[in-house]
Amino acid sequence: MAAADVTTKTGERTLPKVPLLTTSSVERPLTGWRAWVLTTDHKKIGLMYIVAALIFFVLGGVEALLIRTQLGTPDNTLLDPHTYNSILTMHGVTMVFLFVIPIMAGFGNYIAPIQIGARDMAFPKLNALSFWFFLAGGIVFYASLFFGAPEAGWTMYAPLSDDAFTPGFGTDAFIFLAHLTGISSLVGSVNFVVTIANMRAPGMGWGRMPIFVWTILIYAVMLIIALPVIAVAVTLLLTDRHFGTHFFDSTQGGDPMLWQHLFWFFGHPEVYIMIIPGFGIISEVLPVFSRKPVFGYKALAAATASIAFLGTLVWAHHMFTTPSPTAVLVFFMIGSFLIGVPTGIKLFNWIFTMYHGAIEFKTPLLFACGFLSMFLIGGITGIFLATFPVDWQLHDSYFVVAHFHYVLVGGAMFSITAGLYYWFPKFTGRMMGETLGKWSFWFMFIGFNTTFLVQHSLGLSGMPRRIYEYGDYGHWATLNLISTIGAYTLAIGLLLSMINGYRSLKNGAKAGPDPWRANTLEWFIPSPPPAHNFDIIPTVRSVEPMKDIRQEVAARSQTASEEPAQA
Ligand code: HEM
Ligand SMILES: [Cu+2]
Repeated sequence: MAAADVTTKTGERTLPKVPLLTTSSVERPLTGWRAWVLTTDHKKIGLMYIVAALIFFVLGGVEALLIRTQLGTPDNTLLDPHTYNSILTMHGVTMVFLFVIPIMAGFGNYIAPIQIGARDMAFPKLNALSFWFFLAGGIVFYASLFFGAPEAGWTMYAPLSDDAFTPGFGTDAFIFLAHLTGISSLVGSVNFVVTIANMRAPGMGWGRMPIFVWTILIYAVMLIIALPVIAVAVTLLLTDRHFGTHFFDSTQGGDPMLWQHLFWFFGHPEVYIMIIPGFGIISEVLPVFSRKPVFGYKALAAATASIAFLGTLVWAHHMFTTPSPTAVLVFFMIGSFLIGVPTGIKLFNWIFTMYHGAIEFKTPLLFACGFLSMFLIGGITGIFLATFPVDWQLHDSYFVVAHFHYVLVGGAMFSITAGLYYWFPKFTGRMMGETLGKWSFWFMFIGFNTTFLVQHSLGLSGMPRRIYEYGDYGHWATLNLISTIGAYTLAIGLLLSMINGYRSLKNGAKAGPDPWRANTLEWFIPSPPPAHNFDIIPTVRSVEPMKDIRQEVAARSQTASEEPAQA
């Protein structure tokens, strides 16, 4: 008899009262590669997202090192212009579509259902499908390396991305990547929204959901809003390239500005989609290693939601140098400034979470502090660029490259590393090495700042982005060499963390269910968790259910020890 229906004593067929306990949640024990390829378990799917995204990160990182090696000295001939343009485009697209967005889906997949007390995502099979669409997108995109990689930059501006200027498979590979990863994220986002709205443990109202879960919910909603727009844009680009339409061709009545509006209506929310789950990871790590509850829980959740809302209204700050009316420029400038308010609230909430805390400088906290300081710098230079008269000077210069790497590497990547060190014990049952972790942090922190801090002054002195070589102008050679040395130092730091992960998988100290004495439900179950997650789903009474459970257990054992031993 299928698990789904039960026949009552009166012979009536009804659905069982235990919701969500579907066959896919408690998997038939598959073994070997089948246990992964055929899985619908959110934990396995989460790990597959994380591992695949890290592999793409290594590819994007190698591309970054090639870029920096080419730019390390003036008049370098290591890469010819076409190869440079391709590597640059592959780097940007890989890091955004195949590293940051999918790895956040990986964290969300593994952690969010457990943090809300669920046994799986609402649609396990759809969840598996999302992963395979993402992977297919990545494979199609990298297949372009064999058929002519794209060269138009990650923004694919028309008419450069038109067939007339960049013929061949490259740009089409980007179009298919956008569609396949788009479907993956869209289906995945619907899954997150339904799971978070319907599958929370008893007692976990919206006001008791972990901040990380809030950020995954907002990440999903923003994807649902932004993705259809890029899907339309790349479809119009596909028909312009192959079916004789002229949507973006100004010589035939089309308008290249249409591409920019469509791309950035997606592209700007995209940058918040990349960073907001990172906010969630930081909001989990800081309270645990400060031994204090997060400061201003409600303000933190509300600030994240308002950043997401405002983030959909500022896209044209990427187009300040296009022929737009001043009123439009002013509107988008003020909108961009406004985002600084909720972002500031978050920064202060994080700082006050640590203030007077019993700080334990474990590796996850070090990376969280790295995030805080670097994201602050990225945010401030963002305000500079949001001021359109200033942007008129700095648009498309290395100041812009420095700015978004402070947000995407200093921000997103440091928060991702904090999350990997924080949840590695839950994923594997083992602890990551602290000494190697700290060495990795300092190589990454110093390497990162050496790479990108100097790029601000390169931009201020007029160095444009996307140039494959430059003459020996003034201090450009020195600063570029410093930047390249920084990039290799950063790479060493990343390598140390990968070695740490590999070694800890085998020889790390046993973690146990709650190695950090943390606050949320993922630390209530074993490390790694069983297929069905919870034997019993606890009733939640606050934003720190794990702390409540620990206190209750302590109180019970206290009373038990005080009760006179029964004869
Ligand atoms: C890990 C170390 C990294 C290094 C050393 C690095 C270096 C660079 C450099 C030098 C450029 C500019 C090249 C030019 O304009 O000619 C660039 C472009 C870019 N990077 Fe990175 N990057 C790194 C990581 C990342 C990450 C983690 C992300 C995103 C999440 C990212 C996203 C981008 C994007 C979107 C571009 C623009 C590509 C374009 O102009 O089409 N990078 N990177
Ligand atoms: Cu923007």
